[in-house]
Amino acid sequence: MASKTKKAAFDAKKQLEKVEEQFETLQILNEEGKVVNESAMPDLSDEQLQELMRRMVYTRILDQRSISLNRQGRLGFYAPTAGQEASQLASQFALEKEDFILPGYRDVPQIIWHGLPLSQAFLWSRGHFEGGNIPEGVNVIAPQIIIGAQYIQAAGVALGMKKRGEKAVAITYTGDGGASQGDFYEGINFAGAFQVPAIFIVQNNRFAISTPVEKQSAAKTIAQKAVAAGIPGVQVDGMDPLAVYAAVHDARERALNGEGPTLIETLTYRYGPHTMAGDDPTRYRTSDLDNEWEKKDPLVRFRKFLEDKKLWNEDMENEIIEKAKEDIKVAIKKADDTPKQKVTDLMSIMYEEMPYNLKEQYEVYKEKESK
Ligand SMILES: Cc1ncc(C[n+]2csc(CCOP(=O)(O)OP(=O)(O)O)c2C)c(N)n1
Ligand SMILES: [Mg+2]
Repeated sequence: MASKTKKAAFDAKKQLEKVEEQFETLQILNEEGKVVNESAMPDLSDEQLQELMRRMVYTRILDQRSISLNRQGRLGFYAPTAGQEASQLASQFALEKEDFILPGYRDVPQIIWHGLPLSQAFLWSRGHFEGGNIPEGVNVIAPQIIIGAQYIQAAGVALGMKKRGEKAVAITYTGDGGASQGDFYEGINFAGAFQVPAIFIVQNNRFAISTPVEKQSAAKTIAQKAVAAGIPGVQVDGMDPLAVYAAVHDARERALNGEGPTLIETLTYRYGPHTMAGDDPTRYRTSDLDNEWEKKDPLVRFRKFLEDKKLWNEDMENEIIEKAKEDIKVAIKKADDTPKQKVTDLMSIMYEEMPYNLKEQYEVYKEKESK
């Protein structure tokens, strides 16, 4: 018979609290652009700091132009990126060319800065197979639409790197929603079990389409999910490029030293809609929340930081804005000039050896297309 005064077998509340208190947010640059954590400051030259700012400004313009190109019907699928520049670009900036990126659908900027030509990113958006025809030496795959699937692939790519003794890491990205998928857990668990050189990023932009992160999980942080996989995890201010860079840089060093994978949660926000397919953020987000996050803007704080150091000015900003606009013009023209894809293209690139029933269809389409 159960006694009324039975002592709990373990202190459940304390257990959880002990885990949670280890996951404080890493911040180096606060909202005013002041360094608040000197000891964690990454070792970046003035030129590197300026380059990171250039990339963030360029990518903000690319986002604005992509949204209008989409509205004009000149792009297909597009998931807006404004707000997430620090999380996306500072993490890619901590990589080397030999590292391999496995992106999700919102992570097009990282693969562009890793070497994918802009015209191909536009073709990918249009569903053209040339968009996924990654040039030799550019270590990325096309963005994954299946949420979380890239986490498994990253674990596998990293295992391959380890077995071949390569000095490189595999890095992958998902969102706060993605961190509820089975693939997420399987990926980090496998990577931990095999101690592979992988970096798992969760860009927590607080919403999975319209589902708020508070409803996504009982876990107080996503970073703490690393504990169950036996790997280190860290939560960083994802609006702070220096904190994101430092976390990824350190994770990469550990991975190359044979110390296995890391899970990094970046606290960020997307200013725009989920995608351009028609969701209306005003139906699931308040303007108060939008305003709160816009005050944390990564470009604003990094600009202040650089201006204080006399490393940035209006002319530099305008120069990179003009370059972005020009590059986009050239790239969209290149995408427009790419021959339209044909049904026979899709069939022939899919198979090395085409099955006989498709060969018949292939002939039918070839005939049609020749007219
Ligand atoms: C396996 C799978 N389930 C559902 C979807 C549909 N879907 C597309 S995006 C999305 C929300 C993802 O949110 P999050 O992981 O937070 O990433 P974010 O879009 O915020 O960057 C869902 C449910 C999908 N693409 N794949
Ligand atoms: Mg999200």
